[in-house]
Amino acid sequence: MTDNADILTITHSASGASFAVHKFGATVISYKSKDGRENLFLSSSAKLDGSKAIRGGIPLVFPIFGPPTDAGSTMPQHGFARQNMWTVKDGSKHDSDEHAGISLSLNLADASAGRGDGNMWSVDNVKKDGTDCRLTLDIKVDGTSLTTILIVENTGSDAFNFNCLQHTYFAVDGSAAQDPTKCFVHGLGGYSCIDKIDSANDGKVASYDEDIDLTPGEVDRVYVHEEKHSALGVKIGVGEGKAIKMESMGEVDESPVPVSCVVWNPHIKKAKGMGDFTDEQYKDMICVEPGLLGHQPLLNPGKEARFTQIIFA
Ligand code: TA6
Repeated sequence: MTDNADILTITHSASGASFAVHKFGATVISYKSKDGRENLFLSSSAKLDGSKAIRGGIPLVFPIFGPPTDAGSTMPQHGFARQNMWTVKDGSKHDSDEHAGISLSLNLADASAGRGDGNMWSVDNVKKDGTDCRLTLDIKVDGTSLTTILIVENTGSDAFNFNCLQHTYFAVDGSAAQDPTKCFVHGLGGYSCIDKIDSANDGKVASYDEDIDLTPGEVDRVYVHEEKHSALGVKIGVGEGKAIKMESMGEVDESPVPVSCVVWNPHIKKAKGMGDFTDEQYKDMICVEPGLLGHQPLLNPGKEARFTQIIFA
């Protein structure tokens, strides 16, 4: 069980901007820009007691995105990172004129939940005994942005592959998520789309002329990078006359890797089926989720991957 002591609020005194992070999953559950707006959506029914992944904010997805693909794996959907208590890195909490922030970390050895069957995960279906890793989330806020950097260190003796994603829930003002003039994603033109709901759209390349919106109802799409799109940069409409920019970049062993982008809204039916989400809240949010979901290189022993999301609000 967790309690309010597990929710840390960090304020950038120079600007008044702030964030709150729950040690459970190192889940950022609030980002208030200097104008006082809450930019992240947190379900009013979200579990904050450690009983399940937090429904809202920025849940961290690692080492798998989606359900496990290894036959017989018992790892939960989206992996174990968001299902365990992280630890604050000593001395990391700071508040300077430039920015305020804190860092949290999770060693695989301390991940008690969601590790899957026995080992951390297999690599190409081969169980690896020498697999080990440390996750660190560096979070900082200033007068214009919130930055979250997920660092994956291979602390074991075996290389491993992984997916990771920041499952960001953006708050939409005025329950306007389904209004295409107020809620949209601009900047995914040229990305190819894996559409989990509409087979007619599956495999199509997104137009440069049309923004993505939530008028189709339930939207669950992965926009896959093209080689030329190594970093992600999108503008997200989040209500009447309000738009947020989000940028994301990744590197594995210091080499840039392409960033994909998931767009998700559960709409009516799926909303009713989620116990930690009220029936109407699909109108108040849009998930726009940067992820390293491609076949990036294996992470070799002693090397690290860095995956950054910057929200400008
Ligand atoms: O956001 C993409 C997605 O994979 C959707 O398919 C939906 O399952 C969503 O994540 C939420 O997943 P969760 O495990 O947090 O309920």
